[in-house]
Amino acid sequence: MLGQVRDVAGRVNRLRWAADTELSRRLFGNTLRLRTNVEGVGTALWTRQQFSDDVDCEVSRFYQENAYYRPPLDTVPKELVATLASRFDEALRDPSKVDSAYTDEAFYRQYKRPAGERVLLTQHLRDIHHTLPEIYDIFSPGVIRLIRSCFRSNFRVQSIAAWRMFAVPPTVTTDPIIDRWHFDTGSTTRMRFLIPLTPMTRENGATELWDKQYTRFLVRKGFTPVGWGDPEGVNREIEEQDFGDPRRVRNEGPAGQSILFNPSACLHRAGPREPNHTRDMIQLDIRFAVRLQIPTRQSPVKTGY
Ligand SMILES: O=C(O)CCC(=O)C(=O)O
Repeated sequence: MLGQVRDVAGRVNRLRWAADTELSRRLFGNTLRLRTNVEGVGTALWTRQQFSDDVDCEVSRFYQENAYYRPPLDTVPKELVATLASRFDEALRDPSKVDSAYTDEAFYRQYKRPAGERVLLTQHLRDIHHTLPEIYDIFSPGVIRLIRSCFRSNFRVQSIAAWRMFAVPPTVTTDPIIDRWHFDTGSTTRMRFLIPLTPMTRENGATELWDKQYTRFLVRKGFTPVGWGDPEGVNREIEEQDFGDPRRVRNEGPAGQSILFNPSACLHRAGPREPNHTRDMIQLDIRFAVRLQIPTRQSPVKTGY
């Protein structure tokens, strides 16, 4: 009896979930929860209403239309990028400062691999505030204006992350989730500001995304990002179709060529790395806010995603 009730409850939940996703697909062009989308629109409207500062209209228009923007190379000065890159490299050599994918079993068991094989896939800095305090120097007046122009609102920084990604060896037969086309879920009031510390090429897996309009098109055609444990290849057919103008962006360029994007509006992924290629990345998680809140060495933010 109890089993039957559970069965029915499970089916009802799945139906509700499917209806919810279907509405998000049609109305918002993503597969996040409907409630998350509605809350996001409300927050954006509210914070924009409180904001009256001057913005760069070109940047603003581009970001509103496409949900991404590639600023000029020197937006984060190259001396700062070089300092961050060498400090990051130094920190990765100290095991106490790093989480490695193979030491995090919960994360690592998602990968299908021969029993007992230990492969290094990613390394993440543990406490960026202490290992990479120069990170706060990123927030120059130019960068603050850039982010405000994209949002047309004030912002706060929710968290900071830094990672190195390695090539996935052929013995690992599941793509890491970050290598698959995906949305970042949980909130639509978020921007990713990615600053590569190594040159970005096709070989070392430059970040790839589809702009907002093309993402909507794909999602309305049925594209569904896969999650942990989902079967692979469910979207292969749709991924491989030629839709004419793919509007696919690959953020190739020298170290420091940053990109800002809305990860709930643009399907995105880390490009696959070829054997022996690695790449280092800094990620700022930025959110709409009524009041501008810039982290500093005295008022840090957490390391996280
Ligand atoms: O490292 C990258 O290039 C992509 C990062 C990513 O997929 C994410 O922020 O969700």
